[in-house]
Amino acid sequence: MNAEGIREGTRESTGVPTWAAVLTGLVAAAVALGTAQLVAGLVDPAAAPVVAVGGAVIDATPAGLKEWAIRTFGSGDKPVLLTGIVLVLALIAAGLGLLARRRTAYGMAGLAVFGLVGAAAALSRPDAGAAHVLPSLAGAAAGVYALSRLWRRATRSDEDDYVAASRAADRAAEARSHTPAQPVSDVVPVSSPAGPATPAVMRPGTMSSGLRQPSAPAAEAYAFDRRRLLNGVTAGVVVAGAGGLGGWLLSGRKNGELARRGVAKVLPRAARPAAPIPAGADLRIPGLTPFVTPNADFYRVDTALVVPTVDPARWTLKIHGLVDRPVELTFADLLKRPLTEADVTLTCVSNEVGGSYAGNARWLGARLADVLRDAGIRREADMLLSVSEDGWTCGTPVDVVMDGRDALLAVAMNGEVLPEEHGFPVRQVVPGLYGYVSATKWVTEIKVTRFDRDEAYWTPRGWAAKGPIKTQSRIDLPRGGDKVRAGRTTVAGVAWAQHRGIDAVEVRVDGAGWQQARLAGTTGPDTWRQWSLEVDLTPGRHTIAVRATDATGYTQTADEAPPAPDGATGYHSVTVTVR
Ligand SMILES: Nc1nc2c(c(=O)[nH]1)N[C@H]1C(S)=C(S)[C@@H](COP(=O)(O)O)O[C@H]1N2
Ligand SMILES: [Mo]
Repeated sequence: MNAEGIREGTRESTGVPTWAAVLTGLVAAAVALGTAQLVAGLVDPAAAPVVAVGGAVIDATPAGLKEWAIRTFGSGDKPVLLTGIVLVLALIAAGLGLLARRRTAYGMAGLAVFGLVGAAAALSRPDAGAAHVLPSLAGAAAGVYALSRLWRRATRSDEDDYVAASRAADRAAEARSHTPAQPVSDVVPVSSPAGPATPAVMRPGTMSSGLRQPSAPAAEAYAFDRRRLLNGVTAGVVVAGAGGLGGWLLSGRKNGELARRGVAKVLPRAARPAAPIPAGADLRIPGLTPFVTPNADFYRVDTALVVPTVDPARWTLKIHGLVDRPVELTFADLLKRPLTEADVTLTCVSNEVGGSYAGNARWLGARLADVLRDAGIRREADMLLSVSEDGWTCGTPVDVVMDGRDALLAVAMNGEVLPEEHGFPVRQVVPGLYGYVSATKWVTEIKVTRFDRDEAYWTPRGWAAKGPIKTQSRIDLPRGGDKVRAGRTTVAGVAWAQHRGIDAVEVRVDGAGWQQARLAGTTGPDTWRQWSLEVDLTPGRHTIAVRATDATGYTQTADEAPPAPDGATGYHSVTVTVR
């Protein structure tokens, strides 16, 4: 009998239990992903296959799946998406393990296909270079290798062992003049020089059932060896974990923190400081949103599955297009300009009425209008197409940026170097516009262009090309569903109408008339304002509604509109039970 023949003939009947087959698939996939992560740490964290596929999923989501797009757009559901991708991958990996039970090559081919999918996704990303295929390809190669090793272990059909054993057996048989079924107890198979040595301790005493008797029934020669498989699984898990950890260390997360500390040392003071925040800007009511949002609590919305890491020493901002003097500014160039400090409340267009995608910070940065004027912006330009490190784009009306408001290339937030999630080292901040048309994080390029020539990321995905912030107000307390004691109750919240400013906030209990709330102070028209009102509540269920009027005299509409395409409208209301 020939070794090859036995191997072919017994592949499907090795007696490897389903759980073990599934485990081989999962561990091989883990090795693939760990290796990919490690290589991605060297190449670019965004080129890691899960991240690349996730990014492609986000970008490819058809406008028809608007619900989904809105959620992705708005909430930064990244952990959910990543978990989903990992679960799908785990299912596929389990399937590949089962496939490998039929024939190892099938499972290996499946892993290779997934490597190609990952590589294609990585290449399709807007910021991709040719090297971005490497993590997926290296991962697939490692996964294929791991799978084949695991199956050799699972079935103890280590080809080298077997070939060595059977050849020795043949030789022994020949020497004994073709005596059939001669035991070859003197033959202890060893690893071939071509493959990694399998330490003898890993198979103590297990040789007796199969390899010593090459002439025994084939199925027995390949009997499932749980212990050897689990040793292989352990090795695979260690490799996968080490790869993942190494990738994380290499990915520059650590370097990013060091870079931020470096920038903190050279951050200039504001040439034009903002007015001090008046004591009355914060009513200090427990449960009420603070006037200044701490950086750690600031909402985050973006399409980046991994936070782009940008080295400020290598960062440049390229300004080109409809300008007389295209420029490429370095970070040092930017810091040499007189910096302006401004309190600006950012708001996301996908914020539902009453939602939490708004935050207020004190930003420090160079005035964008001055930078554009220095570049010689042309009259026919009406759009700034800004591009972030990860390829995301944003279209901002030129007239808004040039009208004198504090549109900034910001480098600091609330007295701290920009946090990485909020755009380190430089982001745009434009008072009065929703984030998707103004607040480019990790900005590296501004193409001065026209709305009739260019389109930004969200426009073909069902969102308006222009997005001025709508006048809105929110009740922070009491909260909907709260149980409230009868009598006097404080109703409080925030209201915003950036760059117009809030002039009045009114509160209504059930169908009764609107009552004027007390407005807290602020530093200018670009921030939200806190408001509060004491109301008397009688026992029962009551619905409290709020509406704001901005400084142009416009009172927000009661008409309810969803966030898409250009921002939600309607009154925020909460229903409470009073006892
Ligand atoms: N590079 C990049 N910048 C971006 C986005 C993005 O997806 N990528 N999202 C924008 C949107 S939709 C909003 S609302 C703001 C949110 O800024 P924050 O995450 O700092 O709160 O960032 C904007 N800047
Ligand atoms: Mo947004």
